[in-house]
Amino acid sequence: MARLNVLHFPDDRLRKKALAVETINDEIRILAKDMLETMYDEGGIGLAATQVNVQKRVAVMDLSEGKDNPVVLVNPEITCTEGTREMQEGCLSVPDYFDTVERAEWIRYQYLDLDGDLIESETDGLQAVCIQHEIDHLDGKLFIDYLSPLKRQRLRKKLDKQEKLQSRIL
Ligand code: GNR
Ligand code: NI
Repeated sequence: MARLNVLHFPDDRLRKKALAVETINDEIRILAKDMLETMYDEGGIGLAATQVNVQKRVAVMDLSEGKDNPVVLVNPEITCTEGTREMQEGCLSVPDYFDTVERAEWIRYQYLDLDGDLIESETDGLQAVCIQHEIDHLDGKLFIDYLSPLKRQRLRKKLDKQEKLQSRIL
């Protein structure tokens, strides 16, 4: 098991588009295990391979209270949506920033599990938001891309300030 390094915005590698997994082999199983360990370690409810600099369509999540329900999604896709809703989001790749984003309220989705079986399901609430957030990562998209120009500008200023502070410390 290994804890992986999570890339932070504005790293260009977060913008790469992940490629579909052709075969589910040990490499993918080890990646999924390491991603779960990293997600639990960082206190997230989801993690996409793009965030750990792997360009493969793999995401993990666990929305259970006891953090005992790991789910691995290979080649996840949203096949149908209904409604919209706003929810507060955060991202392990954009530390210490939270903001509301409009997403589909209800989704039907499918993915391959680690046995290669096609799973089809539907969900809403935080799980629906999380799946949309993770698939966005696999397409090189971040939740802050949906913010208004003013909010993005504010976020940039905050990050610039942090960077300057950091370079004074180092
Ligand atoms: O831990 C996370 N919490 C979260 C909260 C609201 C909407 C989406 C998320 S996903 C995020 C972990 C993460 O960055 N996944 O890519
Ligand atoms: Ni994220």
